[in-house]
Amino acid sequence: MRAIAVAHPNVALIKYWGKRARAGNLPATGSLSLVMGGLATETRVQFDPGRRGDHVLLDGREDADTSARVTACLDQLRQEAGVSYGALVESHNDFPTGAGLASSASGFAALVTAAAGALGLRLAPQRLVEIARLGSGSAPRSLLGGVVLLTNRQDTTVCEQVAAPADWPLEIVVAVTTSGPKATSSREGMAQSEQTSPFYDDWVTTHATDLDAGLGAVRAREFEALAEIAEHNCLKMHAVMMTTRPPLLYWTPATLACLHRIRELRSAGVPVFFTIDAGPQVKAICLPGAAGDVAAALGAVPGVLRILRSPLGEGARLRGHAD
Ligand code: 2P0
Repeated sequence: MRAIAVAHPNVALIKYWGKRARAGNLPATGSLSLVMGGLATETRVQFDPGRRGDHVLLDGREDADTSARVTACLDQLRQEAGVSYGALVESHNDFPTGAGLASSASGFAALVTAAAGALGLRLAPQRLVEIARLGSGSAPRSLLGGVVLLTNRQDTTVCEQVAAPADWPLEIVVAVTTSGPKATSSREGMAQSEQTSPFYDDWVTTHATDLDAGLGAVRAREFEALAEIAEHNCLKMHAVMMTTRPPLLYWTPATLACLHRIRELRSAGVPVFFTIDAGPQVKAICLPGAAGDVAAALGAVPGVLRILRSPLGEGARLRGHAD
């Protein structure tokens, strides 16, 4: 009754910020993302008939909020399997956790994949999407690989792969500007934005247009068009964050310096654009061949601590049973 799964974090080009319902953790909008195959979470789940409750270790440490969300996902899977055993969950990231690098997305995609494997469940992919979403609204996007579209349906969300990694081999260069976890979780931050940002309603009502434009650009492999809409959508989300009360100001001086550097590079003909999530790291999306120059340029920006490079990656999968 144990299994190990691997999943990669994802970076949204057209983003998710806000919920239409807390019950079921339903996002207010769809989103479009790239799976970052160069960064990974590995999660081991072991159910034990003698264990009461779940014990969750994230990089060796316990965290009450994460544990509660893990149990919410595992409860669904236990119900599917008709068992009530507690589980030992051990999850490791090979990249900074809780710092705007989508560790919860890869973590919950790996969790539900490992737990379903440990319980011998053969669930429909849509059921796994719904269970992963309870842990993190962005986690369903890490169940699939390449470029992934998440859209709202009446009372649920669905995910589909728009392009496999080989279809459009984009590369992601991450400029890490801080290494500590962020002060406000995405979940708390979204709730505050919904209630206090004067721009939140406009963010939601203009989102479908951005999503259509982003999707059209990916399908047509139009990098310039994707760059324009992705940067716009990112800055619009950060405008909502910054106008939240109290403000969600995730950027450092190095974050802003990286944005300017990326805009200079694109003006000079380098195919690259930026996006930033709920943290200070900058993700530079590059056409094949441009990532080396972009990594060198961002590595030279004062305040950049580390550069990570990633190709597109595959969806969550079992690594094989632990014994
Ligand atoms: C995204 N983010 O689309 C956006 C951009 C952060 C900024 O999805 O409350 O950690 O657990 O559903 O999944 C972060 O959201 O939040 C996120 P919950 P989650 O990638």
